[in-house]
Amino acid sequence: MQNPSYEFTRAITRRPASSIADGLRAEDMGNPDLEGMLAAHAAYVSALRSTGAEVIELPPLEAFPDAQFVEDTALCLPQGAILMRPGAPSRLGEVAEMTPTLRACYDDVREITGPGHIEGGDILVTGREILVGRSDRTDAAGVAELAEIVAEWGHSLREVFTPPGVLHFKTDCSLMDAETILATKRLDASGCFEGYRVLHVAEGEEAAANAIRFNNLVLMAAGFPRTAEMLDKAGYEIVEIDNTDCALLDGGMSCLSLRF
Ligand code: CIR
Repeated sequence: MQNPSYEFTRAITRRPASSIADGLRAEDMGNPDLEGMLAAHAAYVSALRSTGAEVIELPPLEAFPDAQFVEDTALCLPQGAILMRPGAPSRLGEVAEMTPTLRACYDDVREITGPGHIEGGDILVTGREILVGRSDRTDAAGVAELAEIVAEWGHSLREVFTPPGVLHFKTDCSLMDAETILATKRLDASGCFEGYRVLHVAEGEEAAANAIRFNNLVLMAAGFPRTAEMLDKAGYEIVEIDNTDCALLDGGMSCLSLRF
């Protein structure tokens, strides 16, 4: 049987726009290069497609320089999709741009109407529950509104906390299989993964924690050899994607797609 936490038939991505230099970042380490980002994006899409999944590639949105990070706009579950309400004001309008595509894919599309905020990057769906990390982008009211919707669909939701200074909950963790989580030691130390098998990224390779399990593959950012070796030894099939340009905007593997 299909495991909905990591087995998917479809994904949605959006090509980066030439306005990416205006994208949000916590610390300015220079502007990303559009050509480099497009090349990495193409490699990412082709890795998703290589698993047999259909990838819906949406066109760039010049007015929204962070719009390639589609994950933040919605939560896709087997029962339906939920439109998020980003905590970053410049990203609120991305949700309306994603809505028609989700309505075409799902019969049941709900939305977080507010006043709270919540971004998809703070949500980790495991084999048994939905973990949502409160962060600078996701507040208690946003989590509560989501909890009501997913309860109707039979999911249990647990509120946890994103470490201070970390953009999203999933900046520091990813699902490897229904019961296994890849995480930084700093996030695991909070105790939020009790009962799961937790694999730690190597010391100094914290940015490797934002990976995705997509069907038979684990897509991870290139340049983290000790974490890649650990995952390989643990039996995962790794594909490394150049994340140099997305990393300048605090983005990584999970942010670049909606998977369902
Ligand atoms: C932002 O700050 O919103 C974007 N520059 C990066 C969003 C990354 N999204 C994610 O981790 N889900």
